[in-house]
Amino acid sequence: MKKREPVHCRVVEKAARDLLKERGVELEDIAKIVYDMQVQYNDGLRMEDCYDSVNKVLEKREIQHAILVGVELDKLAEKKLLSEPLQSIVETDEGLFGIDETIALGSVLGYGSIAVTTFGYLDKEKIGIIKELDTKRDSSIHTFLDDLVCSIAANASSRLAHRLRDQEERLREEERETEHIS
Ligand SMILES: [Ca+2]
Repeated sequence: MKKREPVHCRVVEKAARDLLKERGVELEDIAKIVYDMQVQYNDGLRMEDCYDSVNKVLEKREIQHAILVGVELDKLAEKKLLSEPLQSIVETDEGLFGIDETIALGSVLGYGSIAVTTFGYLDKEKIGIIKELDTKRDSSIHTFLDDLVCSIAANASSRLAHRLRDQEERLREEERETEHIS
């Protein structure tokens, strides 16, 4: 058998982005959550910084793969194509299931402790689009998607927090240098 070429990363990234859109999640929705989480630490924060950060997170393979797996399971559950008892568990978003969180949390770990705590907070408080996904009353199933959105928002928040710290430290260093010169 001929060895198959690995799937190009651009194909995976596009598929992940398309899936979010298809399932009703716009990047602006996630950026809004990031803004709400970070503005208290950074009054100069702009919506476009949050949007850019979300975009950067979606370039990461871990999150793309998590989206592909999670949303696929949501979609299969909607079509009633999973085997029992998994079908019922995913369909009812059973509280003790936890694999939806585990998959999403897996892609948070690379972003450090701020991402992990933010994920925990968002998973509990469910703000913005996360709440909308969680409370949808039609036949759509978003058991995995709500956690994936938590993960993207948490990672984007952590990126911003670290970048802010880097900027502050750079400024402080520059100040120290100018003091030294004058
Ligand atoms: Ca869930």
